[in-house]
Amino acid sequence: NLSHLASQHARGASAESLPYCSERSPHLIGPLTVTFNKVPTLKQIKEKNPVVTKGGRYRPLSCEPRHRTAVIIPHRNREAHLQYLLYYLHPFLQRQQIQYGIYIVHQAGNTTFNRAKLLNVGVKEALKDEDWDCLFLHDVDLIPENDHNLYVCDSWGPKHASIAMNKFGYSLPYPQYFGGVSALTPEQYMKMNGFPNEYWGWGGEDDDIATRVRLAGMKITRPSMSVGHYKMVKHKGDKGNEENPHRFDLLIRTQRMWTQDGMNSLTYTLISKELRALYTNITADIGLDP
Ligand code: UD2
Ligand code: MN
Repeated sequence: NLSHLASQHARGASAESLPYCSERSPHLIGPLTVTFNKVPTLKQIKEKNPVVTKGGRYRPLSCEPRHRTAVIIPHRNREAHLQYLLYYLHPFLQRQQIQYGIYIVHQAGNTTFNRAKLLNVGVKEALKDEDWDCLFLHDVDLIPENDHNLYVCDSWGPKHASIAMNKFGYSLPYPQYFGGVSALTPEQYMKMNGFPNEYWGWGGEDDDIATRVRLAGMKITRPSMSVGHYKMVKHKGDKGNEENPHRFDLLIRTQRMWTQDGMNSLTYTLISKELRALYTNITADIGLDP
């Protein structure tokens, strides 16, 4: 119940005197029931999350958070999925007693989609706003099903969080799999030069990212299988995100390309950055599939 938090806010808890939040939040529930019935409206979600501030920001009111996480979500034309995600994710993150912000990175236009490049844009823009210590790179259609899956980073390596999804019978499809939801500190993200910018359309970029982790001398960490549960909203392939026919050619070149293609070569035009009630909306022109 978050209403008691709102009243604390009204009383004006002072930031300086707050004790650190406990190592383990007392609000965690464990396994959650996620269903995709009637799509909740933004207004309904806002009403259920009175303490979330403009731009989709939150910090615990009764204690000083130990973690600052930006959740970055590539997006185009998936409004229903976005509403399901916001509906479940805001309370989920608040129960974890972390400071967080939700960023939606919207690709302008309707030419070929580029998930990995949008994530680079999101990281760049999010780090302009706040000294985030953790970046969660998050598909819009994946809902976490256990709040012991903490949205915080592991200092010893990039974390792959979505390891058990309904889509794959709640098991890892293959050992190197890195798609869906991952978490890196800004240092880890920069160490691997971010994500590739050259994967247009569906597929391949997640395997490239997993290879970058290894080439940059890091190791993927994972939560336990029961905690890393996610439910994906059922969907078909999107128009504008058809299978990338070049993905296998690109994947052969990762070792040569990763230091040249990534955060250090990222170019885009920021069209707008709006602080909406439940998230920060970034719209970017990221160019065209050459
Ligand atoms: C898998 C991976 C995903 C990515 C993708 C290949 C899982 C759970 N996820 O997802 O991380 O590696 O394969 O590219 O295995 N999106 C939009 N609008 C579009 C198209 C895509 O918003 O028109 C975003 C959205 O956040 C979506 C994500 O891109 O969740 C990945 O696209 P997808 O859901 O169509 O691909 P999927 O489920 O095969
Ligand atoms: Mn999907």
